[in-house]
Amino acid sequence: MSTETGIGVPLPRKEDRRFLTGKGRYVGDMVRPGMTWAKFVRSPFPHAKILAIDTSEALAAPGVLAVYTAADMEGIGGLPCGWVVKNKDGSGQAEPPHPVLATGKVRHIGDPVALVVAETKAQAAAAALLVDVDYEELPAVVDTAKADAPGAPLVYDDVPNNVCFDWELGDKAGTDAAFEKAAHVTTLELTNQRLVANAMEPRAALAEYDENSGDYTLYTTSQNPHLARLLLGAFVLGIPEHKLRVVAPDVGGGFGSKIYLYAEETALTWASKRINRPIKWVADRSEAFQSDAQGRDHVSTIQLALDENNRFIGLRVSTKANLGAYLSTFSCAVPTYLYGTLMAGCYATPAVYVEVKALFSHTVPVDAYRGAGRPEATFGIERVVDLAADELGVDPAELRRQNFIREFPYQTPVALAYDIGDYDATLDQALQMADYAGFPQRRAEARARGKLRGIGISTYIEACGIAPSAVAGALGARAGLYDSASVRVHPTGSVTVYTGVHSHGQGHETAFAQLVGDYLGMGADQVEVVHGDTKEISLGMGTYGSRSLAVGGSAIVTAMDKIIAKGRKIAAHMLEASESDIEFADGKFTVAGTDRSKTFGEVALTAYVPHDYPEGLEPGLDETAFYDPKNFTFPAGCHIVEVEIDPDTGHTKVVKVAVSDDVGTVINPLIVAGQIHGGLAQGIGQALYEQCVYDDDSGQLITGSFMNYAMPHAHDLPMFDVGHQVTPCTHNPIGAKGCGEVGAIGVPPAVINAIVDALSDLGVRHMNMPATPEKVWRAIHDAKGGA
Ligand code: MCN
Repeated sequence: MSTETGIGVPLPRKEDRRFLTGKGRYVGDMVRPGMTWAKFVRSPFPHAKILAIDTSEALAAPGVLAVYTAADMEGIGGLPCGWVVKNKDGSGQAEPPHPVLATGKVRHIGDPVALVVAETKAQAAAAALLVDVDYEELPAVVDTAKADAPGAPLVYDDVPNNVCFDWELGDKAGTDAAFEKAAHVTTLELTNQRLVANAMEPRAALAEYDENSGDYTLYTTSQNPHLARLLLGAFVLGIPEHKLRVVAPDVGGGFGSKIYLYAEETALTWASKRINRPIKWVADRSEAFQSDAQGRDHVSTIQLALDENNRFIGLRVSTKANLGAYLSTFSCAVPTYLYGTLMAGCYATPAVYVEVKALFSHTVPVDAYRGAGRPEATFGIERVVDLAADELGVDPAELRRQNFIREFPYQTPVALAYDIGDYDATLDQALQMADYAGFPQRRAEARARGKLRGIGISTYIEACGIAPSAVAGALGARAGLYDSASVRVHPTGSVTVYTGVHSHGQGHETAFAQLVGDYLGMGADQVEVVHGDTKEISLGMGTYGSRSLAVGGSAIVTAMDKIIAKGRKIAAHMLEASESDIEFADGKFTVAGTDRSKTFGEVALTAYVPHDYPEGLEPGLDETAFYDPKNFTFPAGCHIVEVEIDPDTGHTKVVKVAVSDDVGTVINPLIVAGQIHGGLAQGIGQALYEQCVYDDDSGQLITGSFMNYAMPHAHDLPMFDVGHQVTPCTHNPIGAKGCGEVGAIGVPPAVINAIVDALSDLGVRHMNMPATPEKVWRAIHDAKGGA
């Protein structure tokens, strides 16, 4: 093992050099010979009939090459949904078509209606304004709580009450029985507001067609290039996979919003053959607000039943989830298998029942956004537990501790089986880091200054790396959830690794190089990591659900095991020893109990110069592996937030964030800390600032830009205090769990718990996110009798 760059070393990210010096290779930077530009004409209405589209003026505009509408795309399949679920009665969910360009009707603000292709970006934009769409406006519904109300405008005429599915999980009768014998029941109604992912780089695509070979190439800002190829080729455009190359080069963040197959890249790929020239599209920020899949948007009632000793005996959850106007690729998985299954939290509640009604509305489609279902679940559980502690007059830390799961593996009542964890360890560490014991003094000191201080705890659990494929398939996934890796050892012993996961800010090029270097006994600088190109990598399932290390990394380890096994054969031959006597450690193949050894490099060279070589063994040292995990991994931890509220303005200042996370074995602590910091910033953003708002009457998108969608800034946040505990994952070869989402999942309820704690003397019992100054001020004002 290389101690300077191996597992556990906080190595600075090698990719940062190009990112920080403006040398990244983004789709937006690419220029192809003969390249043209695309602009989409989008619906200004949330719901309208398309009576006619007149493209003649646009077609006559300078530089315009083509204007396409749905009529031109007849016969082209709609965008498929990658996960479908069953209703309570076992019937299938509604699965209305998702046309590439709006057909007959528009169903949300920003729904693409026409595609204009011109010589320059400016010409395309100018011509798009000349496309004359005759709309007949129709009433719209945007509010989750109202989408299934009798008489609500329908998104699809054949989907009654806008109900896409009505799903359940858990034991209803057993949970009802638990509630009947409960000594105390806490009930909470809450929302998980809609969010916009807002990756730094807006989506972009560049498609080209080669008429000589019949090959298509799509450069796109995807977290998941192989899935894009599969869906685009096999399900929408009918292009065989070997004729379609999808490249996701450097991508400036995604946070979930770039997992999916979108209309824009589909339309561009299709049109590139029609005009026989490359076409490029780069979304501007307001376009992203109208066309990137959005996140969250749940309305829930959560009930916790406790016995006379404050033990949790039942949890009942009823949720309405807004799916928006169309089914985005993984939309149906988010409020079901990534939400309901997490509802046990880290508590040994014996009976849990979850029902979710998923509703269509005239809004931008909703899909996974950092955490995807798990922040919604965590907010529900961690709020209701805090409220119960308040109602019962017990310490919220102790109520949690009293109900923790302590025996593993633990089968929850909602399908998941946790393999390992130590929730006491993370709670203890976070309490100590936050100086929980000293809080009453700080509260008194703040009060003397006229400020309201509160402290809030969240002991979250999440599930990363959805698995195994067979189970996911049985639950509705239309794809496998394994991943692949090829480890190519070069004749001089350096290594190129091809991974099926995609890095768009997570630092895989560094962390995976550390992992490989550590296993093979070389420096991380001897290892190059390649990702994001379907032509180079055999197959991959991309990056989401914090799966890359646990699943993609495990595929790399599996391929390295094959390399080492073959290396052992070669070394045995070279050392004239029996294969079973060869040990591999620290980059050397050694005859056990002797000092006779061959280095990894010597073995690699022999594999490629096989003059004196084991009989019957293939030359070369290049192995591919597919890894299908046996289970999810279950990161967990405790996040504690301290806030100070100015009662005159309602402004909440986050004064301290102390977190203790268990993400299993850590490859690169610097990257993990960065991932946790980023997640915390987004989680605090959800708790205090961010909200995507549609006007209830007009259905218009009110928060259509950064002018009115508040993102957290660095100066809004304190320095984060990040601690770790490690219980290695029991079923993957690295022992790693995911870390990419823990911040966004764990922290929002800690912030709200802290705010409610600060205001509890005034009788405030709950506050929905975001806790804006206005909302906090009103709560204080109302509590004082509105005087
Ligand atoms: N890692 C580690 N040790 C561990 C766990 C992870 O060293 N025990 C390292 C990994 O090697 C990897 C990084 O931490 O370099 C994150 O790994 P992992 O938790 O496996 O998550 P993924 O790489 O699969 O990233 C996905 C996750 C998700 S789901 C969202 S959303 C998200 C996130 O990562 N989006 C991001 N972090 C993001 N960071 C940036 N900059 N941009 C985004 O869009």
